[in-house]
Amino acid sequence: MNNNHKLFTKAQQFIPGGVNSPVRAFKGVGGEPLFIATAKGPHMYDVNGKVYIDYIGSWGPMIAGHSNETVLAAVHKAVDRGLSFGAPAEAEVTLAEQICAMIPSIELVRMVNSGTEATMSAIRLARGFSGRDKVIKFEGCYHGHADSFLVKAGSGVLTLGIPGSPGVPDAVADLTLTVPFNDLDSLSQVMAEVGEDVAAIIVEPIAGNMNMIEPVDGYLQGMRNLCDQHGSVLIFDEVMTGFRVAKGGAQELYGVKPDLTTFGKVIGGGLPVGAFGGRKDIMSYIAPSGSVYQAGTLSGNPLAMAAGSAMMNIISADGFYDHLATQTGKLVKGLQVVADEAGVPFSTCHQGGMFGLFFREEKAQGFTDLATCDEAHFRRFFHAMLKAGVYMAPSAYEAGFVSSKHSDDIIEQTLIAAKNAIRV
Ligand code: KE4
Repeated sequence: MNNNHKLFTKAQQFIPGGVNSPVRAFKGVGGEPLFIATAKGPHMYDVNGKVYIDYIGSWGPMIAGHSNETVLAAVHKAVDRGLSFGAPAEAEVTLAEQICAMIPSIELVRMVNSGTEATMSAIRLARGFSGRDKVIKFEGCYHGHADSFLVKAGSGVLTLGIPGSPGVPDAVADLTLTVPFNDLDSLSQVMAEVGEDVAAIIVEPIAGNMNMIEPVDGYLQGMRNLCDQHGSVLIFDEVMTGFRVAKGGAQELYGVKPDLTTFGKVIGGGLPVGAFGGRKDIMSYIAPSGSVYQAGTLSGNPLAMAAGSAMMNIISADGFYDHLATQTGKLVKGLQVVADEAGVPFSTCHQGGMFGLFFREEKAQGFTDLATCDEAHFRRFFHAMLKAGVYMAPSAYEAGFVSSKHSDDIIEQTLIAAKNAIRV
């Protein structure tokens, strides 16, 4: 019997939906999720022993390939010294120093255990620092599952939030305003109305949770100017883009300096790590130096810090991002040629080791553009690629990720699979 089906059946007896995070359940593409047994470099191997070229990379962390020898060695070394102390250790200082050295806007940084914890804490900090309650986010941007972010755009120009999930109280949703991404006029209008009550604007500087959509020219700078004008904190959620699209993240790419930045994924090297950091005058409000409370039993865990620090050394090597961007470029340009030859409406987006694929002619600029993507074709493409041994993101609303171990041969194998898969 198929080991995968047996496992998924058993998993559903003990875990809601059989998975520990919804996107893994293949609801966006249909079929049963794959249970992975092991992974190495650009490959993952499922419990039936089938090998896949992996373009999810654990949703971002595996930028140097799975089971990277340097990261594993660092973790093995840390294991022998103890798993967790609940007291400060040198490894936390090492990773904090590396992050501050690589991201000029980060003067102080606090470690947490996930991207959600990072964004949730950053919002509380901005509210504590500013004494204001409202927060602005953008349609199609995801910042983890804290209540303040599970909000969708309401009706009317002020787009007052309405709960995006059961369990989010109206009173919380009312404090989150949602405006269209890449539309500076609508943001300016909302800030003109309520800017003096806005604690923070939080944005994915490159949106990676509505596929991949880049900011239009001047958009992020316009957001920076509005925050300066109204005294609101600008938070770049770089959980996905941080150390992924460039060594200095999206803020380096676009030359816009946020007040706070949130991180996750790459900085843990595959272990549970998130972080938030930025201006010293704001971060100093965080307990115990200030009165904004934030805490975590396993924050700064020594194994996670060892993995993260090893990863920071790997990505700091000369040429790492040039190579990564080159390989991603080969992939997306090759896929565009394959789609054009097949006469399939298709467009792509990419920066560094991150890419988006759209089954539509023009590049998407905002959430509403996704409605004109041929999602049914994407689903057929996804399953045909999976059958051919290529594991793409199981959702039309997710970005894809390339690692430094995706060689020319791996890209070529992917394009050969795509030639058939795109015609299904
Ligand atoms: P986590 O709590 O999942 O570590 O991070 C939340 C988060 C915050 N901000 C951004 C920009 C993010 O992309 C994420 C998480 N990303 C998703 C992938 N779209 C994680 C995958 C999942 O939910 O299983």
